Formats: sequence, C-alpha cells, structure tokens
Amino acid sequence: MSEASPVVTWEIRDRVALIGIDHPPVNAASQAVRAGLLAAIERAGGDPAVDAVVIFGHGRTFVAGADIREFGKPPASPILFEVCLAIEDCPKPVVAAVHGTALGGGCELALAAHARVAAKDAKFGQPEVNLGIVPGGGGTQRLPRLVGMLRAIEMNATGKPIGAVEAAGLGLVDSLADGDLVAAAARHARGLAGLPPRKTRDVAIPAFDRADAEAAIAGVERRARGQISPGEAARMTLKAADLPFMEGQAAEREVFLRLVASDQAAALRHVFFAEREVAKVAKTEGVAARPISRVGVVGAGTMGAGIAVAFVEAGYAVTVIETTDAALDAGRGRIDGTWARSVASGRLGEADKAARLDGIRFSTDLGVLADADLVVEAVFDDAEVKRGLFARLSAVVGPDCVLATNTSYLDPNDLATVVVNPGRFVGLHFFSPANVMRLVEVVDCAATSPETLATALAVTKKLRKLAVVTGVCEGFVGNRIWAVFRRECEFMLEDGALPHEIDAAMESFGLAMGPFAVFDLSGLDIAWSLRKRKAATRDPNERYVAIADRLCEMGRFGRKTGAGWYAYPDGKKTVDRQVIAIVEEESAKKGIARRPFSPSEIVDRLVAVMGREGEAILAEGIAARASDIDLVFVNGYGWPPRLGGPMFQAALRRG
Ligand code: T1G
Repeated sequence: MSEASPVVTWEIRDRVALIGIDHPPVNAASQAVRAGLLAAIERAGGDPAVDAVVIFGHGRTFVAGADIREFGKPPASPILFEVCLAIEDCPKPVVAAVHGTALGGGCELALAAHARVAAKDAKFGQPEVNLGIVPGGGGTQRLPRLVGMLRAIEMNATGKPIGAVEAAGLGLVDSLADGDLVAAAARHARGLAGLPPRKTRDVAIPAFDRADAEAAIAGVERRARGQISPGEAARMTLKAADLPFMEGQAAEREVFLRLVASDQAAALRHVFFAEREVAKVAKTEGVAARPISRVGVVGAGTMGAGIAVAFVEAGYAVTVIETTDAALDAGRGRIDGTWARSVASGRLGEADKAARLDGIRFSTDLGVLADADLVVEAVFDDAEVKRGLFARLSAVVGPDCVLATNTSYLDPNDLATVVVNPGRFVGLHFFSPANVMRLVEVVDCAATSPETLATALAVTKKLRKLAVVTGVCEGFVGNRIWAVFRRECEFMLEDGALPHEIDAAMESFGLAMGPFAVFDLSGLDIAWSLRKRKAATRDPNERYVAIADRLCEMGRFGRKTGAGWYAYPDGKKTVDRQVIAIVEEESAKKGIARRPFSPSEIVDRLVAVMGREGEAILAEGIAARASDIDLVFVNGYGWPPRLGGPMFQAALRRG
C-alpha cells in the first residue's frame, strides 16, 4: 500500500484501486482528505492497471462528515461537492465500502459513488441540520434519487441516520457485507468493471406525490421551533425534482454558504464541540473510576423518585430509602407513576414496568445500604437534616462507598465535614425531572478525591446524562446565574417593564418559556423561603425588589396556587392587572419613573448580566470553560442549542 497523501492510502489489488481515507478519529473530510481523495480518483481513472475503484475508511468508521473545524474559515479547495463530482465522473466503477458512520459529507461521498457496499451495522445520515446548515456536497440532490423524495426530505431535515439494512431496502446500499468489507466491495466493483458507471445524478427521482412532500415540509417547519436549517434542507431536497442536477447543486451550495455563516450555525457548532470538551476534566486524567452497581437513593420525593428512575433505567440495582412506610409508599407511587405514563404512551411494556418496580428494594432501614457502592441523597434541603443523614450513612456504608448530595443551595463542603473519609463525597446536582433532564452538575468539593470525581463522571455518563463539573459556590453554576437573571428581571419590572413583556421578549429570542412563566411553574415559594432565610444578612444598601415577596405574602405561589406572576383562570396563563398594579406601586414607592423597554433591550440586558456572572464564575474557577456554562443552560434551563448559551450570546454581542 502506498501513500497517495498523508491521509489517503493507495493500493491496487487484482486490478481494483483501493483508496483508503486515514484521518483519525473519524476520517473527517478535511482539505487534505479532499485533495488526497481527488488525486487518487483522478489517478485511478487514468491508470491502465485499474479496472475499478473502492473507497473505504481506515480505523473505526467511513467518513463522519466534513471537518467541522474548518467551518467559519474561508473555503479551501477542493470543495467537497467537486470531489463528489469527480468520483461520479470517474470512467471506472467506484464503490464506497462503508462501515461505522457515513454522515454528512461522508454520506455524500458514498452517494456520489456508483454503488455502495456496507457493513450490516453501518449508518448513513445527513446530520448537517443539527449544525444549523444543509448538506453542501450534493446530498439534497442525490439522496432523493436513491431513497425517494419523502424519505430524503425526512433524512435531510431531521438529520436522523438510518442503518445499512434499512438503507439496502431503500436502494441506498447495493449490498451488505459479512466479514471483509473491502474485499466484498472489491468483488462488487469487479462485477461492474467494463459497464458504464451508474451516475447517481442521472438517476430519476422515483415518482412521489408533491402534496405529500409539501405537507412533510410544512411539518418540518412547524417542528423546527425557530431553527432555520431543517426547513431549508427540506425545501432544498424538493428542489431536486424541479431543477437539473447542476443547477440544484449550485442552489444547494448557495444555501449552505448562507447558513454556515449564520449565528445559529456558529452556536450549534459551539455546542457540538462544547459537549466534547466538557468531558475533559484535568483532575480525573488517567484516573480510573470505581465500579458502581448497587446504588442507594435516600429520599423518594419528586427529586429522589426521579433519580431512582434514572438509575434503574441505566441498569443499576437500586435501593430507595425513606423515613416512614407512608413516605416510602408515596415514593413508590411516584416511581410507578413515571413508568405508568411510559406504558400509557407505548414507550414501555407493562411487564417491563413491573420488572423494574420489582427490582427496586424499598426500605426505611438505612442499614440495608451496607452493600451500596454509591448513595445519593435527595432529602429535604436543610443543612441539619442532611448533616444528620450523612453522619448516619458514614456509619452504615462501606469505607469506599461514594456518598453524593443532590443539594441545590447548601454548602456541600459543610456537609462533607460529618462524612468519614470525605474524599468519597461529591455533589450530584440533578435537575427536575431527574429522569428526564440531561444535565447533572457534578460538584467537585474541597475533599472530593480524583477517583470519586472520576466515578461520578462515569456514573453520569452511564445515566446518559451530561455532566458539567463545577466548584462550590452558592447555586453552583446554573442556579447562581439564574439568581442574577431573576434579579435583573425584577429590576426591569421596577424600572418599567411588565412580566408578560419580559416573557414575550425572551420567548421571541428563542427560550421555550419566558422567565415569569417559569417562575410560576417552579413555584415562587422556594425562592421566597431562600430570600427570607437570607433577609437578616442582606446588604441594606443592595437594591432589593419586593414585588415577588408581595405576591408570596398573598399566597400567589404560581400555577400550583392558581396565581403567581400570572393568573390561571381554567389553567390558562393570563396577564393579571392586579400584578401590574403591584409592580407599578413598587416603582412608585421607590420614586422610579417607569419607562418602556424594547424586546432587544430586555434580551441584551439579561444576556449581559448572565455573561458577567459567568465571567466571575470562570475567574473563581467554579467552571473550567465558558462553553461548560453554556451547556448548563442548554441542558438544564431550556436554552435551545441554536442560541449557543448565555456566554456564547454575550460574546456575540461583544463582537
Ligand atoms: N469534524 C471534525 N471533528 C469531528 C467531527 C467532524 N465532522 N466529528 C467528530 N469529530 C471529533 C470530535 O470533536 C471528537 O474530537 C472526536 O472527533 C470524536 O468524536 C459538506 C458540511 C461521528 C457519531 O455532524 O456525530 O459534513 O474531542 O466524541 O461519540 O454536507 O462525532 O476527540 O478532540 O463525537 O464516537 C456532518 C458529527 C458534518 C457528524 C462519532 N457530520 N460527529 O461519535 O466520537 S457537516 C456530523 C458525530 C458536513 C457536508 C457537511 C460523532 C460521531 P476530540 P465523538 P463518538
């Protein structure tokens, strides 16, 4: 085998040119890969010793897409669509041998080949929309020619990959290989030698009902919730039926270039790489996690029940502890109810639900946790209660059992003072509902050992959740920033804005729900009890807004009491004149001349305070990266990935 380029290998075996892409870890189609591939294809086309060609990927996968790290930089020749055309125009049959994932540009390279041979567990997909763009290598124009229009619209607009077996059924894969994939592809290629190559671009799109296609596109745009790329990808796919291929490809390129330069695409790339960076934690480099299989969850309230469900669904043996039989029954009921809803929606079978519930050990005896490898507490968020529990747990569990607190606001370093061998103590701050929300703030306490931190990260990964490591401060990362966000919302109320105006501004910015609607959903009483707890030590010179206190004093705790920042007649969120009157009274009490706020000023002001608090968090070492902070808000506070997160947005505004 010779090196056609540093990242593309060349070998001729029985008159078949084997062109291998060798750019670990995922064979991303970087400029060097594209140049090497183009050179190898042109060489094969002119080499009299070559009758046919196979393109394959070295390592664990075919090509997982264009090199995302090149985006945002000037395009570098050859452009992927040019390489695809060269493959398609090769005078000798070119077969793509696909294993692992042929995604994005990888799928497009395979589409441009004259045939595709795949390993049975290979996947094909066009996930570009998840990066805020559309396929840029001809994927919107070739895919419908092989899988049909409706399926192509769905694949290009959702980014969801399909397996090789399904792809074979659709006509995207010509044959499935057992054993040596490259050898199978070479055999297939030999079988095509001497025949005129079947250019995908010349394949007619199978007949389809245009009304169905338009309806599919309307559905895509309805579900896109403000993200531009899905609708654009769907519409560009349909254009394959209206335009000659080269015109369609030119139109696709134009849409790709416009979207790749968009803020949404930059935000989505930011989140893509952020999710890979966040797992790189200096303190745990080279540190092995402890094996965990038996998990105790103490406290079966809303959080504890959700945590128990998450651990059971990840395959752990779970023991749930409560203080009384009644509380235990209530906790069992919450867990049962969670799975009952899954059964009702068809996501879970009755038998599986029963098996899961039967598999949980319920007890009021802390002693049964003697064999636990990890215990997570989710009891009432009171320091005395938690300290007492951890003292008792220290006497019950084994010396190496990891002890984790789910506290939101207490100081875990204070809780650790009662733990025997505090190196095994860590924070696992789940977000409600714990079995649904992806985010877990893994709190690296002063005493937490590297092994315990590594164990917490491994457990969080097995729970299929996103771990963000934080240091210790009040509210850690998310709630600390959320507190200043909430305070700034209330400052703006006193200065002239109204709750529904702030909500409308943040919802048109892209949040699924405005802050005051969220406060009503989560309950005003929780923050109120925190404020009352801190009242004695509050700085009298610090601006304090009493509007929320007045609502709480009226018993307006939000949805659960039928009124909060909004009224909820028959459950429908309604602007309440009584609240507006209170807001205006509070402004008057402070002699504030109320003024109007534009939506952009509301958004800019809130993004700015979040960014400033995030910078303070970074300066204090509470979070390792600005992108970690963004992931907290994307995965725990309803920020859509297409916004990138508060730090990304603050940086965008700084320019
Ligand atoms: N470009 C650059 N780096 C990439 C990459 C890519 N496309 N995909 C992965 N990486 C890096 C990643 O950052 C990480 O780096 C390492 O590879 C392992 O990734 C023209 C324009 C393929 C399913 O969207 O979905 O083609 O942290 O941890 O869990 O139309 O990576 O080790 O330094 O995710 O095994 C379309 C994106 C691009 C696929 C493997 N393709 N990648 O998952 O490993 S746009 C995608 C993935 C495009 C064309 C358009 C996953 C994976 P590091 P990983 P994994």
